[in-house]
Amino acid sequence: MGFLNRLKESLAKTRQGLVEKIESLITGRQAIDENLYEELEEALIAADVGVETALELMETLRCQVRERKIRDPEQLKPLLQELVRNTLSAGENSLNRGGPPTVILVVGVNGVGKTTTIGKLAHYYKSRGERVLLAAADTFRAAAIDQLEIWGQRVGVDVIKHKEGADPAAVAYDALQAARARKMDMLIIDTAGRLHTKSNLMEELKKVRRVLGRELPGAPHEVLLVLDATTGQNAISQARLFGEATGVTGIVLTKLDGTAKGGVIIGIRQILDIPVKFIGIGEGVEDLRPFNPQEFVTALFER
Ligand SMILES: Nc1nc2c(ncn2[C@@H]2O[C@H](COP(=O)(O)OP(=O)(O)OP(=O)(O)O)[C@@H](O)[C@H]2O)c(=O)[nH]1
Ligand SMILES: [Mg+2]
Repeated sequence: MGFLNRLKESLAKTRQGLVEKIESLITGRQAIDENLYEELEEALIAADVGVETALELMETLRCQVRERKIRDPEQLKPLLQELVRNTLSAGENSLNRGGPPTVILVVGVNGVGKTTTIGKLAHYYKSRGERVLLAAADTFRAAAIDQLEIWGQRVGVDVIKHKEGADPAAVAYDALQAARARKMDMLIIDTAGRLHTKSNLMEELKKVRRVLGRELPGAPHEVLLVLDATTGQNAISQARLFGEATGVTGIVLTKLDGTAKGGVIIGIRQILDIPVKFIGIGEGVEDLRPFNPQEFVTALFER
């Protein structure tokens, strides 16, 4: 099955909660009135789009209805689809490149899918002919290092590691040296969602950033924050926390498969002004793709 069909399948519950709900509100209506606007707004909020974003979308919708002199409620669906597409298309979705190597730091709270995403990213770029190296800078527990190594073996890329409990910045430093010596195109660095010590996670991540930037000006070229779509609006508070502290440049939204909370992607784009760069729709190597707003909106709105 192609990725678009897989994506459609993944978004089935979100479509039910959002698009089909909107359709059911519109069907049979004679006029676009205040009641309808309010029901649409509630539907957006219930679908995890977020209050702020739902209000903004509705405001734009009202303006467009007035400007384009739309009378028929049936025309609201394509209009909403267009507004969602515009929201998701704002900003640059492609990966920032630099180096070589392009250095990608992957951050996020525990369990959101960082390590899995790194395995999938390594596979994606390797299968496009790039030389990829991984770094196990999540030194919180030995199992985290093992998990990254298993991914490395699965996709056929090397992993630079230290012992459990080692300084993540030291792992990152060594990995960058190795990546340069081996003429790698890309270095992807795994990090912990929590720490052994009482020291602050954000401070640790800042230190990793500093070390990378000192060794290779411009690095990390990308700080990818991994967010779990199933956490809905919580994902937005996590993004705020990490965004300020670690200079996040892009979002990876994982676990879109099977959740009804996929609408959160609209809120993330609207509120945070950080582009979504990849989406994850499963646990397999092929289950990650660069985020394509057009494709996403098609998969969400069209059956
Ligand atoms: N269904 C689904 N599961 C996913 C996806 N991405 C990751 N997972 C699963 O989520 C779980 C946690 O993934 P990890 O990659 O270990 O998460 P992590 O952020 O590295 O976790 P810590 O290292 O503990 O901080 C695993 O069971 C993954 O298989 C996805 O896109 N879809
Ligand atoms: Mg991990």
